Amino acid sequence: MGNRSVNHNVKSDFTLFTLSQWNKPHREALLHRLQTCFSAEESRLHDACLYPIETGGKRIRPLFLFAALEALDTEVHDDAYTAAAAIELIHTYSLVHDDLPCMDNDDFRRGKPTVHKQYNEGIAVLVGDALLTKAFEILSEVADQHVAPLVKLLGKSAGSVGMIGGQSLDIGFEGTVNSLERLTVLHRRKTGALIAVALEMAGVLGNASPEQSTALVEFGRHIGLAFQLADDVLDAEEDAEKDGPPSFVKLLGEEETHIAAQQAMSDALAQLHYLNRPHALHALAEFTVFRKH
Ligand code: GRG
Repeated sequence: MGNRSVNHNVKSDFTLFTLSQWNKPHREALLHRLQTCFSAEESRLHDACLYPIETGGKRIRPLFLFAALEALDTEVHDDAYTAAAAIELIHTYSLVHDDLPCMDNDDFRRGKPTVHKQYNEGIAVLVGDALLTKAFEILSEVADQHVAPLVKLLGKSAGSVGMIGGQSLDIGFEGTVNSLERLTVLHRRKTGALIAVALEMAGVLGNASPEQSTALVEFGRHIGLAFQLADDVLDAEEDAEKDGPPSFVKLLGEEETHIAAQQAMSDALAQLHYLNRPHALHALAEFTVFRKH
């Protein structure tokens, strides 16, 4: 990869912020919230539901929600952990179903056997279904005035005009995806929507002003795309076969895709101007583009 990079405006006080220290207590509290989703009754199904939750992952969507609340100068309270857990449950279900033989047919995820390999295909379908329905069950527990807007936002971003719509494009159900324009639509839906909604849900929970709401929505849109561009660079080798899925690297090449990821990150960072305490958001945006996994 070449040295060409986009000149984004990194303010000096952002360099003092340490993402790994900031995210540890949030990750622990989130895991606890996720575990309580399946602890009311002991069953083999609940053990199977906890399996993909406890194998970890970056938790990037919840972390964006917490960071956005902090940017609004709002405490990360119980409802924030519930909303973040709902998003992570949807993300986890999408991975469980995506790994199935009828989709990507993957045997391993995060270094461990996928759910259908650890249990069986039927159980993997049920685990995905249980995680998806649990997401909306717990979201109904947040403060009354926030339930309806949050349910609507999460449903839309996870559904047929969001993540599922993107997956439908990805498996070719809407025809071939062979242009940059269509590939961008695909990824804004498949991956971008669930990242963007974390920012938008934080705006609701943090009672953002109209200007702050718009800034969070725009930040989410740009960083959602940046995430996928960076992902395509990380997966470039794996996705190299001609008959494999469409990717930004196939259309633009590796270097241009990395530059596009940095440009999308810069566009996201430009929105931070409207927020009071954006240090964690800034650090997460950089992690999104420069991560190694
Ligand atoms: C419902 C079958 C079905 C699919 C929905 C999101 C999705 C569409 C499928 C997931 C497959 C996939 C690998 C998409 C590419 C980008 C992506 C979402 C990567 C995984 O997200 P990370 O990197 O995962 O946040 P971790 O492991 O960190 O949680």
